[in-house]
Amino acid sequence: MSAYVQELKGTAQAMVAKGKGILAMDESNGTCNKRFEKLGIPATQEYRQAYRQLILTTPGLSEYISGPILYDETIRQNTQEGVPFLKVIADAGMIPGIKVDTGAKDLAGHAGEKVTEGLDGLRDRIAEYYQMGARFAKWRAVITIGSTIPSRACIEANAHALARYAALCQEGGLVPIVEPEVLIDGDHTLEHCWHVTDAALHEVFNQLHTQNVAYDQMILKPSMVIPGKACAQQASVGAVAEATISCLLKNVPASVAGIAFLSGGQSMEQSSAHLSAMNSLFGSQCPWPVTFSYARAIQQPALDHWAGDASRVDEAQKRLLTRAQYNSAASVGEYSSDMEKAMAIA
Ligand code: 5MM
Repeated sequence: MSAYVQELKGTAQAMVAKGKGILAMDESNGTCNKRFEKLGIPATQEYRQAYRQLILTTPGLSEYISGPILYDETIRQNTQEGVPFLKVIADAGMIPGIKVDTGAKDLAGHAGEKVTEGLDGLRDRIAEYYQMGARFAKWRAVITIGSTIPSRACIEANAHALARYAALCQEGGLVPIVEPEVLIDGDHTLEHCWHVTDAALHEVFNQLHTQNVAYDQMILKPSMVIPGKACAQQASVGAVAEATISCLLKNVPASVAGIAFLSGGQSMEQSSAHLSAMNSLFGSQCPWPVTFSYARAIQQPALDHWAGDASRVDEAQKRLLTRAQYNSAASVGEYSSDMEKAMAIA
């Protein structure tokens, strides 16, 4: 049993406290640079620092966000005034988290499939991050749907790595966010996504059990059960909510501390509407809090508006806060698309 049991339980509960979600801002430099390049923002350390400062100093952010997930570069950075980002986060009453995987790489012998790496040296990296002040971590596995994939090899290898990572985190005092992402890319149906998500979650919890991971000291970050982006038959908000919750209820033990969804390339409005429907229609059946851990679905309007221009920071922060607020409402089943109209008018 981890020496940190009580602390881990408390952290996990605080991460999914009522009305709060987790802000994913753990884009690796490669991903962050790609998003910057689309907007003509220089892909430099200086601009990445400025953007992360914009996010973390947003007034009122902690009302809706329990904690941000940082990247290794970001956790070591300061504001332009010299205040460590970790102090900014702590002073705002938020909990700092850190991405500890080193990325999804090609799975040998399985064309088109990935396995996430990062277990080598992980115990030492966790110790360093804990000592710096981080209290939770994140590891993302990627599962692609195609006509003949995912393979058992992909599902098992990724689930095994997630479980090894989660056990190491709990040993070292970090709450693991376990993120098996079934990608939205492709023309698969809602039903096909349900079956793949079912298989993936089943194997993840099999491996977590084998590795002695304590469910009440972890957060699951799943993708929603949704048709592929290129599927001719898209699904209603209610159908996505029902399929997703039924798959979670089948596979996720009641003692898991919380569910915090990724947005996965859905539109901002879809991400909020689906989360809200899950809570308003099925919240009473769920044994765990169901909230968000979005990146793009919270950050995008702020990034688009800022576009690297220091004079636009205040307005960009307002846009970030608005999305955080809408998703907070969704986490208690109270988001409505009318909120979007109000924002458009303002
Ligand atoms: C699936 O991506 C995670 C959630 O983001 P979205 O809500 O935008 O889907 C996100 O935390 C992701 O893991 C990070 O952005 C890091 O990505 P890379 O690929 O740079 O490690």
